[in-house]
Amino acid sequence: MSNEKIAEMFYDIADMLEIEDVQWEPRAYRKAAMTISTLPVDIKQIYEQGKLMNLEGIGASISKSIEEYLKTGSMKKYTDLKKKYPIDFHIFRKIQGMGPKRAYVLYKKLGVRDIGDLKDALEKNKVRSLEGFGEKSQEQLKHNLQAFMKVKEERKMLGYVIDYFETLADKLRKSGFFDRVEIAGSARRMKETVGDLDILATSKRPEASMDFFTKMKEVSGIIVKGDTKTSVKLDVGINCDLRVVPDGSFGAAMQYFTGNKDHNVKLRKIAISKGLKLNEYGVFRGSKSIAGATEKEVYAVLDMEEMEPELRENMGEIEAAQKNSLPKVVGYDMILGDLHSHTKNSDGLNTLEEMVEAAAKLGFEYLAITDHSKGLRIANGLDEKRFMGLHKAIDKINEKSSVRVLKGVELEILKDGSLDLPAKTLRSMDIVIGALHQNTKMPRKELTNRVVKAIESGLITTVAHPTGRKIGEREAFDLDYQKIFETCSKNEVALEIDGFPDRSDLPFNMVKEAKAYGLIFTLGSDAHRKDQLRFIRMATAIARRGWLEKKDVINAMHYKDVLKLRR
Ligand code: DGT
Ligand code: CA
Ligand code: CA
Repeated sequence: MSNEKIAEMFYDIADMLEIEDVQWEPRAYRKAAMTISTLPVDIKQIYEQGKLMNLEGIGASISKSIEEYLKTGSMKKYTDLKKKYPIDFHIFRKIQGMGPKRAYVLYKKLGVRDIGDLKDALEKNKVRSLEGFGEKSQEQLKHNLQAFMKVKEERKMLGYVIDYFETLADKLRKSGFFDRVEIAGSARRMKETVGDLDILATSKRPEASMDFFTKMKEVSGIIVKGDTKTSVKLDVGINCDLRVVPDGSFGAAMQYFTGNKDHNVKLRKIAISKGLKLNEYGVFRGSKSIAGATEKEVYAVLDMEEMEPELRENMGEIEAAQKNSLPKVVGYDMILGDLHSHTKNSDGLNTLEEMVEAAAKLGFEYLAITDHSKGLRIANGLDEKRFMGLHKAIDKINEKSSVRVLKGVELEILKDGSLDLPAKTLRSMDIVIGALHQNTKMPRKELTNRVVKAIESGLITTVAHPTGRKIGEREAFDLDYQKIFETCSKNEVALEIDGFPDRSDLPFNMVKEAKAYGLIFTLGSDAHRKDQLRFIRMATAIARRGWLEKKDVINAMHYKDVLKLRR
């Protein structure tokens, strides 16, 4: 999507115009940037529909610039200004005290263009002598730069990199240099975001193996290289630690480096209480190793069942394992279909036929098409009539396709809690996912009542991405979640686990909470393109991390039973 790129260019233009002391315009560009960066759809689509000027803060001249960029890949206004101000505003915007005018002074007087130059100038104490700066503001800037560097270590959303991780691990396996290769760390726990990739391996030729690893095309830089541990930068913008461990310690190392840390700390305490010592090499009584080759034996000597990596978050799994009461979490292979997806009819990229074909390739038994309803104008939501047309097309596909297609909608819950489509239309659908997308900044009580009213309508089957959070972008809605869970439970309405990486919603800890209300869950990829159907796996991971069992998940049922549930 070009959204982010265009928004950043507009923010840059605003900064540069501010340096030039232009009135008003900077504000207009910032407003437009804000609108574009929060669009739920590709701006290109909106442009193609000729609807750019319907967007908030986008008038004739800004929409021309957008068009220019989409057509030519550049924007003259931006390029011209940038020639005068070759400054990395994008980064400086994130550092407190580095407004555009100050950035410009630093550029003109000291040649500071980017963060490296800034660091250099500060370290050499060149900033304090500049007019308008002084000792105090130099120290302040040093402090702010440091604070920025700390938060800069970005985490990646696992859904976007998991296939890449697995391919990388596979290449190591097939290289012939290693005997075993496994992913550990947060990626193995299927945490929604990961700080780095941890890989464990065994090898008879550690030195040659590490050479092979550091020369892989995915590796963009070496941080440390040794025979037992090598850390590199991967070209996707994340680090990778590869550890080569002794065969007999592989299980202990897997346990240790899978974590999480709190889980490990508690486990180690339990070992101590039994007169044992636990570390990444094994479990020891005195100096004698009593377990270490497999994870199972490590847990066993601590009197515990082995548990799924997804559960290892110190959320009660250790206590449950001690009592033999771990949940039998739903398996990835038990998920028979996807209950949330979009087509070109609303804001998706692919046709109904293409989505169904892709679902067939993935071996789905069924796929729910849940395009947006009319109230979400920006996503080209469908009205009753267009839904009728879509349903006819679905009926036709169902006559011949191996994949059963469910008729659904991601339905706007309107400002007053009423629903965006007539009851008759909704009753004709197999799945109705009620969703909040607009006007969500209401007082908690009002917003909660709005959702409660929708749940009590008897017309929705599921509440979509219940918290509305977007990782790194938007906080969860201010809702009384306990009330929502209670109401869902009473009205037999399901909660959705949306596996789209940015959403990952419900978050896993809340899944576990909600389960205690006796709720049932639907899983959805929220795919807007056929290749995104793979995100059903991420939804399943969240279900597992939230302790859900087969019976808690509608997608583990066959098509016929899913339909019955609706009634
Ligand atoms: P991440 O990378 O931030 O997404 O999260 P993790 O869990 O992969 O953490 P990472 O890469 O720092 O370390 C991998 C595992 O190593 C972690 O899950 C548990 C273990 N570990 C790391 N530091 C400690 C520690 O100080 N104590 C113990 N007991 N285990 C640790
Ligand atoms: Ca890690
Ligand atoms: Ca690590």
